[in-house]
Amino acid sequence: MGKSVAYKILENHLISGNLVPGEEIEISIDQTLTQDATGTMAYLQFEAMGIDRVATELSVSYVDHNTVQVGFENSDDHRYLQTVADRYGIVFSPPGNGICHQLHLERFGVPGKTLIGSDSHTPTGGGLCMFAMGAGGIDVAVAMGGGGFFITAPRVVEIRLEGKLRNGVSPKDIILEVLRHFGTKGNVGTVFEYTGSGLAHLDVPDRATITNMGAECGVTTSLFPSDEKTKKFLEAQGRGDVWSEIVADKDASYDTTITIDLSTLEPLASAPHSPGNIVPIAELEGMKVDQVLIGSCTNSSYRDLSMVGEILRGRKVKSGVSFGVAPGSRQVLQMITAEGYLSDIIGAGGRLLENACGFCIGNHMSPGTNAISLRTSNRNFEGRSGTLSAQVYLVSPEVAAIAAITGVFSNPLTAVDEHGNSYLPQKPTSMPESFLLDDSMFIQPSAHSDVKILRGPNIGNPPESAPLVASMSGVATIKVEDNITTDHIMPAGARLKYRSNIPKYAEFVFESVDSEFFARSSTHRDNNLANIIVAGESYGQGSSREHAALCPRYLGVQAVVAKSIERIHMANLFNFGIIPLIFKNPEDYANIQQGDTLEVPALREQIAAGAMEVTLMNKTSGVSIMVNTDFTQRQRDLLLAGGLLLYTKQQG
Ligand code: MIC
Ligand code: SF4
Repeated sequence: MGKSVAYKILENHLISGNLVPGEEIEISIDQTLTQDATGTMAYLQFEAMGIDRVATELSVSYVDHNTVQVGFENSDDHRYLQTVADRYGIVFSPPGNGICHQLHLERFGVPGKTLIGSDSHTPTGGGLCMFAMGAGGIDVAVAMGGGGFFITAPRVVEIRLEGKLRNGVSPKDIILEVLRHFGTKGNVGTVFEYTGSGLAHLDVPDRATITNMGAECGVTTSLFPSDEKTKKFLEAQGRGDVWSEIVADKDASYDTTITIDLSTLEPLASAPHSPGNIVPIAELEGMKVDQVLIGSCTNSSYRDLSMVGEILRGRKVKSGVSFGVAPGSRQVLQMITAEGYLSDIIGAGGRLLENACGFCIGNHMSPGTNAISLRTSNRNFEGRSGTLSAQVYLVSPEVAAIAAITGVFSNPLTAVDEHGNSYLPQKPTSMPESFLLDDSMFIQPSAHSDVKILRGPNIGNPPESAPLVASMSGVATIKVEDNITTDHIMPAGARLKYRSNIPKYAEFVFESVDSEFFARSSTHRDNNLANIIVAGESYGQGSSREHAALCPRYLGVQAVVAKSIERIHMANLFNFGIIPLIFKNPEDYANIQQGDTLEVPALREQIAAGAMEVTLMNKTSGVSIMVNTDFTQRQRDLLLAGGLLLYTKQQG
């Protein structure tokens, strides 16, 4: 039987386990990336492991999230990251260079290689045929030390793209269509593999928009083959030598196949407050918009911004609309400057934003109260923009640019200006034959190891964890609904600068959901009671931030009892010694109320003995609830040890 691209790459990297969907496998990691907001913890944990130098083919540390330097904290983090990279053999990308995923694609990605990154949008690299995954910072630290990475061997879903997009319909609309089909939950343990005649019309940056937002479906990664388009991109980036052809066998087997006819796709949007809430633009037409922001690792490539420049040329942004553009990288910024597109954007009344994550993570540009904001980014979770009452829609660069001019949602396929002309250029812009190459801002690491690592006062060591308790006895400190994201658990935006200071950052756990959580959980912890989180479906979707496990752990959270938990967050829970307990019968969710006293007697003994389920006793209501503990041996060892750091230390 023929092989998919996914299984070809996995086979080449298999360390242990059987390549059978559903089984846990360990694979070797060729490249790693970190970004600053998760990076400081990743490197503090790497340091704690006592390894002398990174063992990967390439590790890169990017600064793109916390670039707003209000106060000393972020600058100190940057300095720490730069010196630690220098010391351990890691390439450093300072603020001003661009967004990690865009830069990695441009300058470092190699088809057929494995990549893990401490950021959930690392699958962007799948556009270049890398098996690229988001992971917790500590998993990245282990991989930098030469350790393997554990995943569930995936089921592979084939997404056949046939035909060609119409002018005005964008690669963003392809992934929004995929989201419409698959939704944001229930795709754990899956890889999306793209095939079909439509690939001939999609360049690597287009493909990267699609693989980037596959993260919103919760898949392990998304993959395009390495073909002539891949070769063309790498050559244009001056890196043709790293290309090799990697395509699926003709008789490759897939779990399921869906086909999307690109020629019939229409412009779409993710409506508030989930990327999976898909609505055709045609249904939103005429609705007033207050803010339009173009950028983020999803849509900030040269193709995207040159398209925006074409649309805005000679036109003006509607008065009263706040319009900003954040290029994805310095390469993109330099090129749109050289070719005049930047002047089109500024001439129309756009604000040039830093080539960084910026608005996407709520770092700035928060919309006004109840404002309607159109963004080309990938997440519109409630409050992520920094404004709880704002309504954020995710759209393509074409839709965004036209809405900036008209001041209302407009359909690129039909909208015309005052002269009756379409807003679109005659032909969609395309990838250039060669990109502008200038790597001068990357800092290569020193060859020697006597580099002094500089730490500021905001940088604290990761807190000590503790081995699994003999019996768990505690309180259902909070009960939350379905689809709780890591943005709900650990807010970013204004709180981002505390990423390196766990005691301080922990004060904001569940801030937007329940502002009393910190006080209640601290009291329980100080009285030796376990804090237990009760949740619905798809708990922990979104970001890879391990702070969503680390900070609760610091507050004495010992277990999450949920209907289901997303992949990266699940791994982070194990890594920090929090036991994930899945309801055997989802209806039992109704049998726990916030404040109930919960107990699992002899928990440690049962986990050590390999129990596949345990009884959670609700002492308040007198109900016994069965929860699954069908963990692998490795996951049990992590829990017993109290998390990955303690486990790694035990292993010597
Ligand atoms: C995000 O898009 O949510 C982030 C910020 O990039 C996160 C990482 C983080 O929380 O630092 C992600 O996607 O993993
Ligand atoms: Fe940055 Fe936004 Fe991409 Fe996350 S999703 S890496 S915050 S641009």
